Amino acid sequence: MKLWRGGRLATLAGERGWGLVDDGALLVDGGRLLWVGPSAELPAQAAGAEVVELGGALVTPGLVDCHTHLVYGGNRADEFERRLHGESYADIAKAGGGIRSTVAATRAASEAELLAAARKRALALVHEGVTTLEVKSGYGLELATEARMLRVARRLAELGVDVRTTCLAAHALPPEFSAADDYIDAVCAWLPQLQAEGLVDAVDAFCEHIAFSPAQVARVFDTARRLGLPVKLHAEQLSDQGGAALAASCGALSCDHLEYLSPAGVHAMAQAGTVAVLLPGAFYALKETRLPPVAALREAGVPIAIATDHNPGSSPTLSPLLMLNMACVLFGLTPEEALRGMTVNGARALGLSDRGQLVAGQRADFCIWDGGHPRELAACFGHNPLIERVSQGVQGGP
Ligand code: DI6
Ligand code: FE
Repeated sequence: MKLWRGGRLATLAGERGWGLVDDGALLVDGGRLLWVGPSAELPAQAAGAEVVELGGALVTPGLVDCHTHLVYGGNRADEFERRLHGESYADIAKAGGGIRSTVAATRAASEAELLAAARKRALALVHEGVTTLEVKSGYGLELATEARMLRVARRLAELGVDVRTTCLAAHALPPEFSAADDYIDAVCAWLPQLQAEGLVDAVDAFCEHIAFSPAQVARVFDTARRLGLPVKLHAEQLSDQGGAALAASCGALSCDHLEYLSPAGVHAMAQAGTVAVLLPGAFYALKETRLPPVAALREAGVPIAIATDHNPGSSPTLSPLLMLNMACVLFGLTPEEALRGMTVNGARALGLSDRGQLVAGQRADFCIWDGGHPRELAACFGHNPLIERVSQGVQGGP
């Protein structure tokens, strides 16, 4: 048993508020929080626990980055320059660049090469406090490379971060297919094979005019449902395709991006309890001007999550803390909404209810920060105040 005491806890307990506990303590046993509260009210069972003094430091739940494309070959800094000269993300994609250029580099990379590159990226996230990390496939677009990406993603758990893998084979049309419907047939045939290898926690797709139609996405989701796999969707990023309403009608865990989400989409997500994952890094990097409908999401009671969307094209960031700041400055979230978005609501977007708040019974995943108030995490940018990350009760992670 281990006891952390004398810290300022931002527990995020309940539906709103920081849940601040000044001079708070966390009692941990077996990787779980056994008790959380004021140091002065410690239960008798804390006697004999190994003690860590927090010295007044700030403690929050561990960060959950619920949307990343962390495993890939190459980089796309050339496209950054092209966009600076006026080409759009969609134009570059249509001209054979974009996702397809990363597909070529990923197919050419060995498993060891992919792992070495992904490890460095994951370490950057971990060093800013990430304790749960979602990683998508989607740069293979052929069975062997999709499987290789997902295997590499799973191996990132060696870094002491809990990894969830999502199959995003329906990300773009690979060059060897000319008809999107034929490719969707192939994706539906791969899903049971990838699942049988134990590589898939959820299924995602890109619903967009440069990717797949709602009808094609519906076929992928139908296969996922038959396999008992939860679904999520890249929806309404560049245009309103009605993808969010479709995903919500399938009980999706989350719809992600959502700049072009319609009122009908908001309503459908609220009805289904689907999480809205907002991705300020992609909004910023693509110089998007259309904002996600934050006020409508709030009013409808749709939970909002924030993630890095780390990928080599539209969001090459490795800073979850910067995303907290951007969620506030660009999208108008409050610092509390932003932190909830990268903790409890990020977990919810992955179907996980055992983390994201500092309350008894949850996983002992937390971050110790050099700071006095949790709003400081969102107010600063380009600065990392992390002192220590605890994953399942282990300092630095297991
Ligand atoms: N939307 C995104 O922002 C990422 N995927 C997607 O469907 C970007 C992927 C890329 O540009 O490589
Ligand atoms: Fe994405």
